[in-house]
Amino acid sequence: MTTTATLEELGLALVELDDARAEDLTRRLLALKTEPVDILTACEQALASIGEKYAVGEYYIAGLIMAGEIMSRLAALVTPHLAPEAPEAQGRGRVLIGTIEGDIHDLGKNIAGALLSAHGFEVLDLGVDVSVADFVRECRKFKPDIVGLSALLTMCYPALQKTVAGLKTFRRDRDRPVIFISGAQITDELRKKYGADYYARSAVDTVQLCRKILCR
Ligand code: B12
Repeated sequence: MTTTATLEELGLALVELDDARAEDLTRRLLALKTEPVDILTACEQALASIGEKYAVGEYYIAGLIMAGEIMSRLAALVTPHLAPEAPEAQGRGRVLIGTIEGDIHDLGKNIAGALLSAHGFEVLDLGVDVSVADFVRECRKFKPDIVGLSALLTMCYPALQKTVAGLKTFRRDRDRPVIFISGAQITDELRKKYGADYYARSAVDTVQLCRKILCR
């Protein structure tokens, strides 16, 4: 077995929905000490290409489902390699995450959650299709410093707007939780329009943002 493997090869295998090859390349890249975050970023880019192929009718829904399943397995291989930080970095703050109502995309959210945990944040993940009421109820119990909302479907943006508004009402008398929104098609313009505090472009951005907010 050859020991070489590149991120480009992995991206290609994923776009071709070749699960065995994508898993093999991922294992090899990890053995070659490739940064886990770089592997996840290559996968994210490949999934964006798959999304484009779906949008132009080159792939059907089955392709999206397969891509999701492969990505989920690759993320399970890679996330244990996200280096946990030194014990003194633990307890950086609490982050509540979830995918908004009507949306079941969770791969990006799960990766962001794993990365935040590895960097010393206490993460509570509410899962997918989370209603405004559930977000607010769990905020009361968990008392997060930050809430991260994931939204991939544009048709669910009204739910995103409602969730941001609901959380802002909940925090009326405090500056916590800080609210940020994320997802492949989210922009800073949308953040401003909906009144969220921050927009996280990627999981790596998310960690940096949370550090900036909580570790001043
Ligand atoms: C895989 C996939 C699926 C899988 C999802 C599996 C899963 N477990 O998540 C399945 C098959 C379920 C699916 C279903 C559908 N999908 Co889909 N899907 C995708 C695809 C190809 C990849 C998404 C993904 O996981 N990317 C990889 C991750 C790692 O990237 P990411 O989500 O952007 O996350 C990163 C950042 O955004 C950020 N982040 C994201 N979330 C969060 C959350 C927090 C808290 C934080 C901190 C950070 C963070 O960090 C991540 C890592 O850097 C996208 C294409 C795309 N461009 O994204 C389409 C896409 C999102 N889907 C789309 C569509 C249309 C659908 C369906 C409606 C199809 C249908 N006809 O049924 C359904 C909707 C189901 C529903 N109700 O939600 C469209 C949406 C178009 C639009 N304008 O809204 C897209 C854009 C494809 C396209 N180009 O048409 N899909």
